[in-house]
Amino acid sequence: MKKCKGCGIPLQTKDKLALGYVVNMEQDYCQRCFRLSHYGDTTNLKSNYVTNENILKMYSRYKTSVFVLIIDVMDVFCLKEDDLLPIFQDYQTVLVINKTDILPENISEHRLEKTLSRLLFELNRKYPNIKAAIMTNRFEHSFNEQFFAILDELGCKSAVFAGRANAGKSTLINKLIHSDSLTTSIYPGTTLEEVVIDYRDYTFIDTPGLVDVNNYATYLNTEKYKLSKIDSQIKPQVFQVKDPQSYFYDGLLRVDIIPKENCSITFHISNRNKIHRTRFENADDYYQKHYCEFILRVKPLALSEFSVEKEEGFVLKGLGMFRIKGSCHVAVYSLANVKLFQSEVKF
Ligand SMILES: Nc1nc2c(ncn2[C@@H]2O[C@H](COP(=O)(O)OP(=O)(O)O)[C@@H](O)[C@H]2O)c(=O)[nH]1
Ligand SMILES: [Mg+2]
Repeated sequence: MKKCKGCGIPLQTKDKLALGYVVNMEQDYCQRCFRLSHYGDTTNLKSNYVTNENILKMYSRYKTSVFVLIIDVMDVFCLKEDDLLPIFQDYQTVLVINKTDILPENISEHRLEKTLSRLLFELNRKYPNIKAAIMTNRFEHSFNEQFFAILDELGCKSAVFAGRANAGKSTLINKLIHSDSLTTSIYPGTTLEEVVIDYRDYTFIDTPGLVDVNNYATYLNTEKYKLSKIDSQIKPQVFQVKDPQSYFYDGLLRVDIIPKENCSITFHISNRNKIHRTRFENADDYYQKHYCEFILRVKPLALSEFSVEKEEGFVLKGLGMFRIKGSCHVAVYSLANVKLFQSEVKF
């Protein structure tokens, strides 16, 4: 059965509206991939086409391959608490930390490398299946070389590119094979089935991404998703907090800070969104007043309350991070389904 070279879906000529449609079987790409790549047409994007259960079954068919686990750099900061690594514990795994180019300027290459090495050293004790870890982007010049050296060291010619939806799996394979044969897009759910690619004497298998229930992106509509997605270098938004203040990220996040001393809060979010600050006593009014503009939010917000003594960082996957410095009481209202992770990494 002939499959689409971009997304892996079996090709068919019968039903124009169904996935995999091609005008004739000579074509290599389905209409959906063609329209997505050439016109950015997202009408046929289905993030629920494949379930995590099916993806895990797909993985298990490649037990003897190396698993290249691609992780969005934001997800790395809460990797210890996340439920991603246990999925791969029976496979030889190479971690690829992707999208490091979005991190703010003040995080130097050296600092990032040092911080991640420490984290990975700790992880390795629990997951000896992790054989190596490499970063993309900042080391773009040597990534391909490093990658093939690792595969050769592991003595494996077959690699499965796995991980969460939208982590950059297909983009990375395209870079490795110097091609744009795989379809990529800013939305999750682009790759529909496994795509097997022969390159030199290697076999690469692209896979659909695992859906992350703890990621804002899973719950946002297209418009909100586009606004909140971080795709360029983050410009941190810093606020000094001398008296009780509330911070709003649209209708998706509210952070109240009741300081016990002078504090600060720094948001690392998409540059397209500006945090709105208001005095704590006006926050409920502000929320009521703007509720209609926030109506695109899809699930209720849930409250977490805690104290910060010196400094703490938090990750809301798909939205970004925030860090609070100074002694204070904090109330965070965030999407009920999405876990508020404490960040392992100090930035
Ligand atoms: N900033 C940044 N964006 C990336 C990087 N790699 C991939 N992307 C973007 O992430 C999105 C998802 O990429 P894709 O390869 O389709 O992800 P997949 O679902 O894991 O296959 C696309 O918009 C890519 O342009 C990267 O290293 N840095
Ligand atoms: Mg893909």
